[in-house]
Amino acid sequence: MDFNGSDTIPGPRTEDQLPHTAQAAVKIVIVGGFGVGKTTMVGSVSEIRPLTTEETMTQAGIGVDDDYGSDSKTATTVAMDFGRISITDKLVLYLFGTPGQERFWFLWNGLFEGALGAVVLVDTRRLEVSFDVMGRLEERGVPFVVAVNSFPDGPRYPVEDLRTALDLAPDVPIIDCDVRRRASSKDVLMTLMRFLHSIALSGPRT
Ligand SMILES: Nc1nc2c(ncn2[C@@H]2O[C@H](COP(=O)(O)OP(=O)(O)OP(=O)(O)O)[C@@H](O)[C@H]2O)c(=O)[nH]1
Ligand SMILES: [Mg+2]
Repeated sequence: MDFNGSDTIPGPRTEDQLPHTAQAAVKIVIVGGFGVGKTTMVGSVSEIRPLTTEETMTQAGIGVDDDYGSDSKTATTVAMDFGRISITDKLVLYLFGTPGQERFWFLWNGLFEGALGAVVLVDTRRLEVSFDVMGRLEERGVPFVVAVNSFPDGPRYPVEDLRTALDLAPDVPIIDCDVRRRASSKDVLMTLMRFLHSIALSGPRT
């Protein structure tokens, strides 16, 4: 399979089998507040046709979410997104995107089970919605990286200001991304894998 960083979002494949060389499969969760780009990320990076559970936003969603300010967003994830990417010919990541709306969060416990790591997607227009997400990961001991999905009207902050605002430990990676681009989404996952590797080498965190 082609993972040379091409930005082309792959279309549906007829052949969805794992590479026969695959030796390790790792579960990764993609979390973040409502509308931050989780489904877009799983869709841009997945080598199989992603499974999504999006529903058209209902009256209930509109009431909850009308400060979002995106005309293009008409659907929201109600259960999960699922995709797969081969990082090398031996290592395969299974990606699980969570729902962003609080009323679906009861599903989260199951989604976190067995996760080796997480990507927390952040929208700088609504930093506060990320606190709860990161708190839940910390409670469950799931290591995470923070990926800032840049929207055109989102304020830009220096990384260290973001670290302070989000109250992140010095070792937690923070990177910019554009989840619509496959190479950018893949970079985020590579950063997470490097982080997980460094944690594994340095022993359990306190
Ligand atoms: N400008 C811009 N728009 C984006 C970007 N990423 C996603 N979008 C748009 O923003 C909207 C939200 O994306 P989703 O992927 O549905 O977000 P989500 O986090 O899965 O949303 P929920 O499942 O409802 O929580 C969509 O309309 C995307 O097209 C981005 O990087 N830049
Ligand atoms: Mg979604």
